[in-house]
Amino acid sequence: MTHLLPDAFSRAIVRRPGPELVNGLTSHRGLRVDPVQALVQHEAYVKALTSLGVAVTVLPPLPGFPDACFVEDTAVVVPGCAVITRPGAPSRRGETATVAEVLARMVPVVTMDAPATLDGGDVLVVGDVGWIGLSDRTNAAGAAFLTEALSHHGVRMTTVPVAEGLHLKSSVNWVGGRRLLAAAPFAGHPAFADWEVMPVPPDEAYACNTLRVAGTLIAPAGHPATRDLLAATGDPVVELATDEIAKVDGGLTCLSLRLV
Ligand code: CIR
Repeated sequence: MTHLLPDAFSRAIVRRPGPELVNGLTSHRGLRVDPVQALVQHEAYVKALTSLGVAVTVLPPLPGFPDACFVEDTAVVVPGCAVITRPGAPSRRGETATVAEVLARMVPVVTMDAPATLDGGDVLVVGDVGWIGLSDRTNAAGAAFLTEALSHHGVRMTTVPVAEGLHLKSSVNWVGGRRLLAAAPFAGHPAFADWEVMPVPPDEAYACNTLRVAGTLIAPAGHPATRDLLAATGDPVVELATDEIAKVDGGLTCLSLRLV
């Protein structure tokens, strides 16, 4: 599998946010999402993926599941396998069935069982290595299940504690080559010692959630220092507005499941 570039995605699955997004789980209690604006931002996201050559399957909102547009948390996909997760938040567990159905048409799937919990947002895979964040959403049993499942597909996983932020990928993402974009507290972690870590300024920590697709870096708008840092790599940078999605702790990676 290592001959495939980790960002050479041919397909992606997304789910449109619905009016229930206002009831999404959030750490920003005082902010109210505008679901119409969230949908506008989601449409721009789909357009960006499409313009980069990705065939996007768009699922409709899932009634009763306000956070269902954050499809990334429902599965971990590597070449040849998708692991359907058991999301850490009980209110999100019913999101997986419809995603599993769609994924099963594309790739063999295996399903995580209790007591394991894991959100896909805690998993970063770059080719044949990856990291699993142990967080409020992802437990040791979830990490062990995923590590074992991915070992059969040539991917070696390491765990990293997530002491701040919702998920590992709220703070660490791959941005090409040996480069990882990371929030300061993660930058010095020994798990990333073999990598060139680009530390993001603390006041732009949200921009750690940058997504690389087909050589282009899709970054959240409104984080100029991070944009300049990314532009200095020489790769094209596309900025997308995510402020509505951010009100419910969402970011760019969480809005899609991507398949090479
Ligand atoms: C949640 O708390 O589960 C949602 N409101 C946000 C999930 C964001 N997911 C992600 O970054 N992978």
